Amino acid sequence: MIEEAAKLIAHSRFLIAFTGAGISAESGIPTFRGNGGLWENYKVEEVATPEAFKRNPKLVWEFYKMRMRKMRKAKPNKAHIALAELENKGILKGVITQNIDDLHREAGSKNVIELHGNIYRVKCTSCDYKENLKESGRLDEFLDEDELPKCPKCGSLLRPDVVWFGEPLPETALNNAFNLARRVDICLVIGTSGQVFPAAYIPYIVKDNKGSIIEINPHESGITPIADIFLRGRAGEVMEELLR
Ligand code: BJW
Ligand code: ZN
Repeated sequence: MIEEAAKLIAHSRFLIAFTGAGISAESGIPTFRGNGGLWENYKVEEVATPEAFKRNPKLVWEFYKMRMRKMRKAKPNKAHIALAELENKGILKGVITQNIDDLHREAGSKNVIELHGNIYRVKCTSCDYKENLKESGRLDEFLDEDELPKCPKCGSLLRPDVVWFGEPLPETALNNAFNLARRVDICLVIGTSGQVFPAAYIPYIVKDNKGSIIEINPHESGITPIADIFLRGRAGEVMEELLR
């Protein structure tokens, strides 16, 4: 199986990767669903919906600041690095990720499409203000502040620039991702349960356009029934073996 997958990758014409929380599990970032998943300790509707933020912005900000602290300490693992190397060699054309942890970019990937936003970005709930706290150098200060964060332009409440349930995905990112998926001959699907839409349409678009799916996951997912090759295992370990 793994030899067949390695051959497909080596001979691919337009390879991309579609990633989810599982690719960052070996970096110490918990996934959402399943054993030890984030949703075991938090109710989605209490922390990841616009209604939750309206009801209790303090709780939602505590949840996101807790995750910012965890994510900033995390380092890209072998799987992130392998994808960056494949892109560097010109084999991989891009990464479409549902993750907000920035680890693909930290690993050196250049063409990264983030479908669900980025943990280090905040945006105003009233005006067009946006800030990337990593780039502005204000992350420490931001994390130390106990008051709710306010917009420096208009004074309204700031929120994380991530996509909550019931919210539309960023239009450009979604269009770019769908367009990329249409051109793909091989798509590596790594560490996603394939349960959250519209992101989970990506592998279906690949299949509809005669592309093939190589899935890497320790467990079967919503995508497994349409995968051409299923490589059971952890992302870092399987990617290492695959590129050996
Ligand atoms: C490993 C591993 C290792 C473990 N190595 N692997 C169509 C059908 C049904 C429902 C809908 C539909 N279309 C829309 C909906 C509703 C909803 C939805 O999808 N609901 C489903 C749950 C049923 N979708 C939405 O609401 C979306 N918005 C929308 O549709 O808007 C429409 C609209 C249009 C116009 C106006 C208004 C509205 C938005 C979805 C937003 C998702 N947001 C979150 C939070 C982001 C911010 C944050 O991080 O806090 O995104 S939820 C969460 O799930 C997060 C993830 O990106 C996303 C996907 O999860 P992922 O990555 O797959 O993680 P897990 O935990 O599920 O799986 C991990 C996998 O890794 C597992 O398989 C493990 O086995 C594996 N693994 N260790 C490799 N070492
Ligand atoms: Zn503002």
